[in-house]
Amino acid sequence: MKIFRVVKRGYYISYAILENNMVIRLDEDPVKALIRYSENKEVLGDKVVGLDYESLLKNFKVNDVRITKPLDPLEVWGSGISYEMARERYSEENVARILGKTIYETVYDAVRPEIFFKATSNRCVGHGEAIAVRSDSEWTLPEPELAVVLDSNGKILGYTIMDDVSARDLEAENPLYLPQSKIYAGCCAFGPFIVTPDEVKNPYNLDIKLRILREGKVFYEGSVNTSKMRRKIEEQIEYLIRDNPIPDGTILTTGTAIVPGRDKGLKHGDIVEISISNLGTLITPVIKLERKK
Ligand code: DO4
Ligand code: MG
Repeated sequence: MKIFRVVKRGYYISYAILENNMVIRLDEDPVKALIRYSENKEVLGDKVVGLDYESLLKNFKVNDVRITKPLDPLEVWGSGISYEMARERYSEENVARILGKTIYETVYDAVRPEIFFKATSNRCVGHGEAIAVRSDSEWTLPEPELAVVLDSNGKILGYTIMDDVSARDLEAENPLYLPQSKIYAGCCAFGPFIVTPDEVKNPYNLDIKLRILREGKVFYEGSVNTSKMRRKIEEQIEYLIRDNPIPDGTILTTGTAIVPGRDKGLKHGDIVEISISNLGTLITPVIKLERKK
């Protein structure tokens, strides 16, 4: 099952796409529907005929209906340095060190993973909605990642595409600035769907692709397969929920291995496209925030 959500005249409407492309209008909150489906493969709702969701995905808005993020997570968490590539994070910069190794090399080799608070729903956007570059950042990058939607016990209810947008200059300046690099308005995009585990047979064999488009041309592209993930999702979840209560519908994003570099920072007007096998394509325009006087 895939869940997506639209906004029509200010109201959210949730839909599920079942086998054979049958679309159901959900009678309940998408997180409750995911829990119900995980328990007995059922959803509550009525069959819908003629909803052209493919056209909504392509055009973002059709008449007075627009697609939006598939649920409203109370909490979004991130895990980092989970791919070997991320071990080199800022290797060209003057990075903080512990006993001779950079903090990124240290955490890559450590038993404990990096887990950080990323966002609340009001800081997240969905397919077709704008991610943001902070007003005080000159180097912000998308981080295309596989994310999991969890229940309060850490069970995986679904998978989605997430962009852990990060002000990399702030983080590079001082690791204590990580929360400011990671958490701000428009710092996170996810969707267009939540896809249930029965449709994602092997989360460790998914292609993640990133494209940044500038003035209609491909400005950057990169890809990785999740088979390269060194810090497994189960381990990330175990540390996330250790002594830390999470609400149903929490999202955990599992780290990036695609790093566009210093000269590829996002600019106002860019378009970021992230595709993951089985999960679809998440497309978001970029805006630069203006400092409020
Ligand atoms: O410590 C920095 C954040 C790491 C991260 O977001 C990632 O590896 O994806
Ligand atoms: Mg990340």
